[in-house]
Amino acid sequence: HLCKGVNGLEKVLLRESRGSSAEVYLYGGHVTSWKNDHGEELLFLSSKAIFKPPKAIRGGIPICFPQFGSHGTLEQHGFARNRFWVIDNDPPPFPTNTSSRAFVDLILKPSEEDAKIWPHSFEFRLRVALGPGGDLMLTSRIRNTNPDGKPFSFTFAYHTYFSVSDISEVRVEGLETLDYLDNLQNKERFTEQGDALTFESEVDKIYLSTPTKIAILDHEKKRTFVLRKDGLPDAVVWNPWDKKAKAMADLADDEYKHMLCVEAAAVEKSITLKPGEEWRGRLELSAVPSSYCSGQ
Ligand code: TA6
Repeated sequence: HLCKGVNGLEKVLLRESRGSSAEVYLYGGHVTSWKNDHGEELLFLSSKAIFKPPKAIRGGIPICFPQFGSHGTLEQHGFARNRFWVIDNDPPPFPTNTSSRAFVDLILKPSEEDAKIWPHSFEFRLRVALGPGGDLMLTSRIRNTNPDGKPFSFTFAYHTYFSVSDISEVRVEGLETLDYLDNLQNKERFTEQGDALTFESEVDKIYLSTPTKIAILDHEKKRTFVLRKDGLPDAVVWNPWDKKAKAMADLADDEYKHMLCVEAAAVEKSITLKPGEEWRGRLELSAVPSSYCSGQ
């Protein structure tokens, strides 16, 4: 149901029968909380997040559209996360019937102002749902509604911040041996080495043509996040580490230790839609107990 969140910004609370829950702010269509049925918060939200437009909320799952990154005319990561979405009470039917009962449909359409910076018409429908086992499912459907027959291209990411006990005891599996663009080295292309990713310094890499499934193992919590994606070939891995964290007003200095961004994305190749065409990008997150011990 709809209620007032931080600074009076409206948010929707989702609760699933076994007790898992999620929160989505209409501002940004931004998921800021996903809790398991023990009430444990699974997403990272900065203690200094600024809930004040036009600043994007630091943490949770920012939606990067119509651009991932900071090239070109648009601001960093586009503008979908900086706009007010509205609840869509009558969405077109979802082919894949989400078995969950706990879901909300939001919609974003561009304003006149938006059309000045990105001259296209679109309908962006976002469904946020809690699955029966407490999984969090996000489905984005983006349709080109240009009246002038013009196609448009975009890049996209679910910029997900996972809550982790200690970044230096986290491993990521599923990205080994893949090529990536290193944002810290002029987006040059490299190949990842052969075993799970571990973290001991700033990382900002765009992995290309990644598998559907990526696992994030938290040693201390004995918990594995499983990220499943569809329509999103790339995966961005980011942690600002200490220096960059200090320079961010909306992140406490030591909070980088308790977050890791693994972002289902379409970055290397932009997505092009002709008028009337619709793209769908799905993300499914689950958190399962894991017997991972470091060095495994
Ligand atoms: O997640 C990758 C990235 O592009 C990083 O380069 C960093 O800028 C991060 O996004 C956060 O961007 P934001 O605009 O949310 O501060």
